[in-house]
Amino acid sequence: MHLLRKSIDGVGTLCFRLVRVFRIPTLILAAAACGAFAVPAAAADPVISNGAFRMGADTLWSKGVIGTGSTVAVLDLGFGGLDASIAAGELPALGMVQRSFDEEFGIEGRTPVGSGTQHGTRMAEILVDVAPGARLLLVNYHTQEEFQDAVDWVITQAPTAVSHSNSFLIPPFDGTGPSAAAVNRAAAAGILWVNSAGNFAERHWTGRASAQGTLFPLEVAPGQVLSYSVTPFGPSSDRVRAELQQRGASGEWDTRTSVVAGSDGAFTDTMVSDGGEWRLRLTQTVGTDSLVRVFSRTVGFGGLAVGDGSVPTPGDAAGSLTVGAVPWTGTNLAPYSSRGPTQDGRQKPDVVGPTYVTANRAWPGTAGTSAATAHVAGAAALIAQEQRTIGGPTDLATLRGRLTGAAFDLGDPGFDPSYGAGMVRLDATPPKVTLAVNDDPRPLLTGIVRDQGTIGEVVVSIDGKRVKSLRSAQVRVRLPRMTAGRHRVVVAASDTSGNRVTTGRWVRGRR
Ligand SMILES: [Ca+2]
Ligand SMILES: [Ca+2]
Repeated sequence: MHLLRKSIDGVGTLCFRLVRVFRIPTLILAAAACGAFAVPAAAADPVISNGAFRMGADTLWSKGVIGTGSTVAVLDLGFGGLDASIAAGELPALGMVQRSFDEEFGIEGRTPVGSGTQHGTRMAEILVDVAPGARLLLVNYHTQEEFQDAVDWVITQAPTAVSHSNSFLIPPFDGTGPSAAAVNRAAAAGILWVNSAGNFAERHWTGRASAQGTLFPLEVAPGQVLSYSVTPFGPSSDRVRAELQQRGASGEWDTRTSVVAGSDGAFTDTMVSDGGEWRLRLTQTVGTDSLVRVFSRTVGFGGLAVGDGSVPTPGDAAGSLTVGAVPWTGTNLAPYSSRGPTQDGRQKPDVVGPTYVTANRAWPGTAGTSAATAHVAGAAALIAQEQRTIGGPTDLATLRGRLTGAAFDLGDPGFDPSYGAGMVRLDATPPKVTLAVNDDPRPLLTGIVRDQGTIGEVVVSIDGKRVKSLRSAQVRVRLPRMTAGRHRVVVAASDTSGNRVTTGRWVRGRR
C-alpha cells in the first residue's frame, strides 16, 4: 500500500491511509481515511506503479509536474493487448500515436522467438503512471534493420526521451554495432535515449572455447525454448561451432542443431525441448581457444553464468542512458540485471530503476530491466516539464545530469559496475519530523512525519535499540519504563526514495 498525503484543511491535518492517484495528479484520499472525502467511482480502476513512488515522482505530481509538454517514444517489439489496457483505464483512450515498422505483424509484433507480446503495452502503462501528462509514441519493429528505420522516424518526431526496453544479442557489444549507432544518432539529435541494460547476468557466459569442445549442461524443462547467440572474439578467421545436443535413448549425445560462428556472431536455430537431457557444446574449429561470448535468450547458465560483460546492444551505446534493475521495495540489484563492462571496457549500466512493480492488476509483478527503464524515461519526462516551468534548460546533457546526479547511491560507494550512479530519485529531500515526549513513567512519544513524497519507514529506538517500526505519518508510541538516568530516544524517518532523517530527544528514566 502506498502512503499518500494531502492536507485536507487549513491547519494541515494529514491523512496517510492510502488511496488512489488518478491520471491527473490530484491526490484523492480514501473516505475511510479522512471522512470528508469520498472516492469518486471510476469506470475503470487503474493502478499506479509502485516504482513511481519509489523514485519519489509524487513530489513532482503534487507541484503539478506530470510530464505535460514532454513526448516519450516507447520503442518495443510489440504492443499486444492495447485495447484491454485502455479499457482497464491503464492507458489513455486518446492521444497515443502508434507507428509500426514490423512488416509482418504490425503494431502487435512478436518476440524474438515468434510469440505474441504485450511487452510494449506494459512499458507504456508504466510511463503513463510516472508521467501521466506526457504524450506517448508507441513504435514497434522486429528486425535490427526495422529498428534502425524506427529510430530514424522517432528522431523526426523529436521526443524528449525514448524508452527502449529491448536488446539485440548481436556483436560487437562495444557500442559500435548498427543498433548502437542508431541510438547515438538519436542522442546526437538531442534525444535522451533510455535503454534497458538487459536481463542477461544469469544467461551470459564468456570464456575460452577449445578444440575438444567446451560443454554446458542445461537444465531444460519440456516445452522450454532454447536459443543462443555465440560470438568468438579473436582473429576474424576464427570459427567456433555451437551445438545443441540431446542425450539419446542409448546414452549417446545427438546434435539437434549446429551453427558455426565467426566474429560477426551467429544464432543457434531455436529449439523447443521435448524433455530429456540437453547440453550446449562450443568447439573451436578454426584458430585456437578464442574468447567466446554466449548469450542465452531463455535458459540460464546456473553456476557457470558470468554476470560481468552481460550488457548486449544497444545498451552498450555511449549515447544510451542504460538502466539496471532493483526491486522497488529493496536496495539490491536484481540477480538477472546485466552488468558491464562493455566489450571495449566502458561501464554500464549508468543508473538503476525500480522493477517488480504492478502497473496493471492483470499483470502483477512486472519485472526486469525493462520496467526499470520505463520508469526512468518517465522520470525524464517529469524533469523536462519541471525545467520548462522554471525556465531552465531541457537539453540532453541537463536531463542526463539530473537523472545521474540526483541518483541514490547503492552498492559500493559512488559509481559502480552494478548500479552505475544508483537509483533514479526525483525526491531528494528527507522527511521532516516533529516530536514530543511526556514524562509519564512510561513516556508517550508523539509526533508527525511530513514528506513531499511517500513515507517509507519510521523507526523509533532507545539508546540505539529499535523499539518500534511504523509506516505512518502519525507517531504515537508508548515507550517502556527506563532505568534511572538519561536515555536517547531517536526517530529515524525515511521516504521511499531512501532519504533519511533522524531526530532525537533526551528522556529521564525513573525506575
Ligand atoms: Ca554505488
Ligand atoms: Ca522526501
